Amino acid sequence: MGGAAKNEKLNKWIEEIADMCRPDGIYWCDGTKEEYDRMMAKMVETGSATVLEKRPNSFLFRTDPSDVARVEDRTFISTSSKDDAGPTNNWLDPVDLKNTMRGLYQGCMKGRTMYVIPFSMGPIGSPISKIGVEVTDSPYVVCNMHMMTRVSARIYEMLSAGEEFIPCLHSIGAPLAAGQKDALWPCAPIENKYISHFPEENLIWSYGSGYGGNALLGKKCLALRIASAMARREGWMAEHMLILRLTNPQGRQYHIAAAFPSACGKTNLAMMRPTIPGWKCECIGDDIAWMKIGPDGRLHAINPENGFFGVAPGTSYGTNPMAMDTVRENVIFTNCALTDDGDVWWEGMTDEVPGHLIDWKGRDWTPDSREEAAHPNARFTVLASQCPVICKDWENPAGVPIDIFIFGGRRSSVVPLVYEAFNWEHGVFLGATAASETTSANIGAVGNLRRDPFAMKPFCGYQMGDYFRHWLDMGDTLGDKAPRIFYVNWFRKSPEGMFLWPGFSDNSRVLKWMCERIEGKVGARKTEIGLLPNDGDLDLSGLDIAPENMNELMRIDSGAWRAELPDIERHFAEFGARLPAKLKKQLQELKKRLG
Ligand code: OXD
Ligand code: MN
Repeated sequence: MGGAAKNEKLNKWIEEIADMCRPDGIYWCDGTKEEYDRMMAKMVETGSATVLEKRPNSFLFRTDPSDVARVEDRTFISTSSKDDAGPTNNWLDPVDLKNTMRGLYQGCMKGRTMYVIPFSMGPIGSPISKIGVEVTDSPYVVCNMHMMTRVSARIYEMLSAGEEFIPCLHSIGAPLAAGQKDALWPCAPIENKYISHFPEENLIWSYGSGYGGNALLGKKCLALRIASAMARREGWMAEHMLILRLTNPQGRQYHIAAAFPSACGKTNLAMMRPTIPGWKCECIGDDIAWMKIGPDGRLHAINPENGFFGVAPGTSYGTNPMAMDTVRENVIFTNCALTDDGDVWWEGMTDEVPGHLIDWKGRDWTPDSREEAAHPNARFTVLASQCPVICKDWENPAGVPIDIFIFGGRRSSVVPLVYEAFNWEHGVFLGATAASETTSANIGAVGNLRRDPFAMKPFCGYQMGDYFRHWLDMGDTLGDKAPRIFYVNWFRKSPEGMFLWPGFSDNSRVLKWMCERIEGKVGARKTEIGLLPNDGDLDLSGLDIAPENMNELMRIDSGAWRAELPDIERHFAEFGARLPAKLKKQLQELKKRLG
């Protein structure tokens, strides 16, 4: 078979997949606007996309109610040895898993077109970037990939020149018999969904879901699970982190990369507008950072994505005005509600709730309806270049030098607003023990404490104990060029259940303290858990916050911290012999400090 690229491995792979999946035809994508418009027009014609009259060039999709989020239970890291996937991943033997999936893939594209999508994660040609080729039978996936990655015919040229690529096979798992009418959102039942990764051969096989990270394989599958395993082998880092640039009134730039679990406000922080006068914040990425040590010995980060796949509910001109301005036009909305005048709406978007909507399931909705109008995991897909505060260097192939790492989570008690790690090793301990209360974005009960090391629990493509070791090794290589490490908690509550910290734009006050720590302009007090701001060092000018709230935000309750120790011990015990001794030592030292 002659493909669009003269690349033997690619053409052989495509031929094998076509033989197995039996599509009606093969289409080689080129990433042009014309291609996007044509495919979107087809989806409007079939009824799976709704044109939004009020938003230029924007469309609404409603998924099947069973296909609304990443399916962590059906996500597999398939390594030859179970131990190499580790306790945080689901594991199946690669031979068995491939056999099962081959059975499912057999004839799964009948009645459909197979699209071949050549894409780059990271600016095309950057030394940090990687090329992928996704094969899919979903035109929705093609249009989303156009925004979330760089899809281009130039990649065929690179492949023809012998460039390596990561093969990503995707099918919605819904073949059509002759004459069968298609569903508006075809997908397979949950027990047949598989999101599988074979990190030993840099291969991704996804089956049965058309949604988000299950189907847009450049994102969580390639840029985190496969890339994290590659990064360990090759000595770099692939992290679940936003990237931002903060500029102080004197023009000094700081680059910050921050890891928070899903639904802890990464997109909001990445697009923040500082309340403190003279400080400027620009967005480089909102979800993933790839970092390599540059010629200067520092860690340089790129955002491998080309767009934002953001959670819509809760996004408003109050919480994230820059995101609201980003989604004014050229957007794909998924599972949002539809207004009577042809716009989207979601919970938290406006103070005033519309009197009538069509909900995400396509039913009439009024404020009296018992269910939410938009699904809590409803999303917008949009180009990063549309963000009004996108940094001019966001596509710099060399990346930006990282000064600060932040870890954090959602904790209504115990954890103070901010503290700094004593050193790199202690910082790795903070990342390794990071925890967050679960929200509706996670499967399971809301409000449970879940350890989510480095916010990578669902995304690390190998043994988490080895991942901790990789972080420690990177610190050894970086030496005094390593970024400083901080831990934050925007979500501490009063005994009455009220948030103590205003968050959003006022988080800039916390970031300013971090920058001033780097400059050596402010001190810190040593506590059992880390270094906290001295009284008066956090810039609270113009902020109306009660002193007792500040005290509570900064309070360390040694008893409450001691009560956390058994859970940290249990968490660490999971990694057995793979847990680095340095982290055991950190735990012992914390115990000693707490007395
Ligand atoms: C995401 C997630 O979609 O982390 O970014 O769940
Ligand atoms: Mn994420």
